[in-house]
Amino acid sequence: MKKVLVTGGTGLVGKALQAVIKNEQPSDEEWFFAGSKDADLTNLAATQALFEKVKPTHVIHLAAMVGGLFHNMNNNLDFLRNNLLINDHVLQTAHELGCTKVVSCLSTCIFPDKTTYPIDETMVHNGPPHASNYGYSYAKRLIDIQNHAYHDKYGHLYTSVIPCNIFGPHDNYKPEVSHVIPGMINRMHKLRTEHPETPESEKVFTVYGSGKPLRQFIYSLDLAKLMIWVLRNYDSVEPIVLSVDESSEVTIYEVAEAIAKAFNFKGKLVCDTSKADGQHKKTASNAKLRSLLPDFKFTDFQEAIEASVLWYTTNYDLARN
Ligand code: NAP
Ligand code: GFB
Repeated sequence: MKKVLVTGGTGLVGKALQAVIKNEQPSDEEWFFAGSKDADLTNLAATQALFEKVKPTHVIHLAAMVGGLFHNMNNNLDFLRNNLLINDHVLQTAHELGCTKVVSCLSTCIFPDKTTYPIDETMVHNGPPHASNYGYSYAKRLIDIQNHAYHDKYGHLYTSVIPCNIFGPHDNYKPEVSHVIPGMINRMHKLRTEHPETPESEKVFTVYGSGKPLRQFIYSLDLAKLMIWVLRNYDSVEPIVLSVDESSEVTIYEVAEAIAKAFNFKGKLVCDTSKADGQHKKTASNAKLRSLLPDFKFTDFQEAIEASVLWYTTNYDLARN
């Protein structure tokens, strides 16, 4: 019987894992989804108490200080320190408890800023990350270094996945910390519901930045299925990119159009170039994933956006606004 502890189990990706596992009902696995209320993982004693309580054989390590471009730009030191503490406490406690396997989470935004494209798993440490999120990036890169160190010394199977930008139900919609998709969903919902006396055709939605940056987006439920596959079947210490195809890359403006379509928004979209664009692109190759799982089908982007908008509008009071 596998006992799987999911740290960060109450967030965007954690909730997607909960949904997939609830649907699957695996008979040979017990899953425990922990949030910060179960243990503040920046505190070693709390981390040890959580592991003592759950006694996991396997860990999916999602817990992190996470945020969009603007949150990262203003808090690089906190992103660095909090994530270094969380990661070291989880990996060392998993070692002390003798966990069989730990799957941690990196991100395509941690790759070198000056690079050739497409980026792949071998390029993580080939140069400094984009200045906007160096704190988060170095903390995440160190997970890969720690995984190799535990493998070299103890032979542990500690590995990591590298998702592209993720979105879906149960995202973090707080404007000051959110990623682009939940941030736009929150703002468009507000624009549509406020001032009902103004005809919607006269309303203007602001796209922050030029709208020109390019991103790959993976639907959280697709990522959850892939992470469960990694937990069960991927036995290498080397990271693996979990991203949609390069051809699925979209501009930020196209994201705004997709969200406007999902809301049936009748107003105008205008770009505010006084706001930062962040990285222009971070195009990642999923060739390694495709070679191992050639038949995996990603959810259509517009379909996933519609499902995410519907979840938000029907669960507005539950959502992290
Ligand atoms: P999220 O929605 O912000 O959830 C973060 C999770 O971590 C929550 O369960 C949160 O608990 C927990 N957490 C935060 N600080 C903690 C602490 N000090 N102690 C214990 N738990 C703590 O994040 P997400 O988007 O699901 O991200 C999950 C993983 O994917 C992260 O490792 C992130 O770096 C990675 N990732 C995310 C994206 C993206 O676009 N979202 C892209 C690439 C990689 P509470 O619910 O109690 O706050
Ligand atoms: O998801 P996001 O905040 O982060 O996307 P990154 C930022 C891009 O979307 C910028 C534009 O070009 C923004 O100008 N944008 C437009 C908006 N409207 C909005 C909005 O309402 N909110 C936000 N947030 N952006 C992050 C990294 O980079 O990627 C993190 O900083 C993290 O570390 C994440 O790993 C996955 O994709 O630029």
